[in-house]
Amino acid sequence: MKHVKLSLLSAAMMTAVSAQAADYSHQTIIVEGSSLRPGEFGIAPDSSALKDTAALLKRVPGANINRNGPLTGIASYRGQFGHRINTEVDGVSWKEVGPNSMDPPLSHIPAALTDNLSVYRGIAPISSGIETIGGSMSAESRKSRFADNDEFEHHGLASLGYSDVDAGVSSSLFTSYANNQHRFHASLSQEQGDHYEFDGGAVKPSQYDRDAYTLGYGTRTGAHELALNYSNNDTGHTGSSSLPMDIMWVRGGVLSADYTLNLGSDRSLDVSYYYQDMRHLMNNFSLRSNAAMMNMYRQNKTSVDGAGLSAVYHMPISGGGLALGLEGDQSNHDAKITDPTNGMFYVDNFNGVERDRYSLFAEWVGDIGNDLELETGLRYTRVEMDAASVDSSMAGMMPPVASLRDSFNASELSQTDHNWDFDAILRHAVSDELSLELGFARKMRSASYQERYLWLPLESTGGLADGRVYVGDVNLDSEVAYQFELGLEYAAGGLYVAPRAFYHRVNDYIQGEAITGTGANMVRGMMTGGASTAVLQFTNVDAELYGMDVEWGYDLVGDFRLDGTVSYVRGRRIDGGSDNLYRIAPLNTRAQLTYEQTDWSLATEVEAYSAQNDVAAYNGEQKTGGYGLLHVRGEIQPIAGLNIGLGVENLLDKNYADHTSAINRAMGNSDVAVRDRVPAQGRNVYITASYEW
Ligand SMILES: [Cu+2]
Repeated sequence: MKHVKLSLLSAAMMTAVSAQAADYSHQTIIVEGSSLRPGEFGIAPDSSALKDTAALLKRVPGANINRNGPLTGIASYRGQFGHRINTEVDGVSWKEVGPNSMDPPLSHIPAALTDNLSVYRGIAPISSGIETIGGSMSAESRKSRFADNDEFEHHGLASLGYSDVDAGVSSSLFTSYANNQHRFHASLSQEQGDHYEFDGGAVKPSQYDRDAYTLGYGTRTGAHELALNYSNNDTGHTGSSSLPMDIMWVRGGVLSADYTLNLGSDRSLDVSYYYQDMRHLMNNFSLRSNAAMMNMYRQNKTSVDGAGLSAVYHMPISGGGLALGLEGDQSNHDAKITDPTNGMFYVDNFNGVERDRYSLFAEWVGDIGNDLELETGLRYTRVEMDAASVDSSMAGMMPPVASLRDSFNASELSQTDHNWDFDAILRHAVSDELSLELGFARKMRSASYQERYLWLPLESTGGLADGRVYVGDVNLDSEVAYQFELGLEYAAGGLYVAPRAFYHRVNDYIQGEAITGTGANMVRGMMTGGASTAVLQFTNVDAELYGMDVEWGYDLVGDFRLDGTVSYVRGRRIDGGSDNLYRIAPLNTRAQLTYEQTDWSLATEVEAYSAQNDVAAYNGEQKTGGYGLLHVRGEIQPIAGLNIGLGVENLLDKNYADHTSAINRAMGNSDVAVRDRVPAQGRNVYITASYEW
């Protein structure tokens, strides 16, 4: 797989920095699947105003974020998001502890400790993950690297950042100690911020507070290489105003071990293992006043235990490379809702839920003709899911709750899916300047545990944040997508342009559908005191998504460079009437002009989003207006190793709302009404400093 690194910093400065040490100081975005792109596609000089790695996604063509809070950025790619995208951190696909995705994978590692984020453009390779229906992306934390000889070297990076829009302060420290056989590293980060402001007030609650650390060791000898990594996250009071509750805490860690056996002549065996244990508490009364107004104090304590194992064997065959893989993971989820003012009250939100995946694949990439490359793969996945029986103290007083409980407990909770994925991608180099890609894939995804086991009408939907209550369906079929991809890449004389068009037909696409006249609606009525919108049930429907995204760049005269992206996607339901899919980013573009010198650079970035009028009717999604934003960023390296970044984001203090952010669910904020769209950040002046040794 060819890829080019896209640095947040200019090429000139990268060289300057890496010349003096191991270069731990800058994050990169890696867009996989490009072969012609000239290396130095700059984005903007570093901004640690980016709270989580997901924030980097806005710079990738076709990608976006569904933001439900400052630390809650859910990855979105070409209109698909959440569980439809395979998101890995340090090579493992570990699980969220929050049933509403308050801790999506890309938020686990703070931006300051992230080394790179990789996104596959177009069809995600079969080898890139177990369920890749909506794409595949992965983040890597900063790690130590082996040195050139047996003398130990000590390196490190310290960074500090301040953002004015939320009085946010972030700091991090990374140190490594390594020779050519052993490497050790440790890192520490701390982030804290207040409610962020916009022209018209502040979004409350949107404060955040997170401490994180990582520890790692690696060794290599002869044909063997072993790596151990542990990352721990301790998130404190953090708002998520688009969800019914806020984060009180998320605590826990992920341990991973990777072993590579190098067998020579392009043969190798990669084995990796991970174990995860996380706990989480959220509530609706500490950071917002919902409970005070409705006299309904609720908290939800949740946990996840997960583990995964994979073994992939690489070997050359028929003029190409073959990968054979055996992978699997298991996760257990529990969530219990209680009332701190009434010890009797409880709801088993999710009880003893299990989601286990066992998968095997084969993938071959090689030349099948002159300037013609084929990538093809086949994967079989068995998904086994189960849940224990549920109960609630409400069942005693509310017969419809008892009947929902009884019918859930009597249903076939143990479910098994057999999912088959296949892809074939042809890449043809027409000339030195032009290459062409044609791809087809069939991808499947099983229902998430929320889509299957949400038995009481609630908003625990994996972060949909549409303000609607849902119930699941244990009998959901797997989604099946047929994906067609056409890509062009042209690079000549300082110009680079790579447009891609796609069409995805998704059979049995899972989304909510209003149910009428059932016990679920009666329960909904009792819980909200009467009039309200209908309960939605996760249902298999048919959908299509199509669009195009472009990445382009141009080297201007002197030291100026211009580059940008354009992204467009349309998602529609195609059975039973016409409706649009939910939470699809409107047509958007971003362009950046950069001027760079050896030890400083300056960039102006323009971002424009059109209005989104193609909204989902089934859940009452609101339209949003278009907007344009202007950002200015600069960076200077006064002495070797020291980088100072200064910038202003949203320079004109535009008051706007991202379509992919959601509605406000927190009462008691005089600046944003409940069910209004959550406004985005106003003008933000930030300063960052980092020192590397
Ligand atoms: Cu939560």
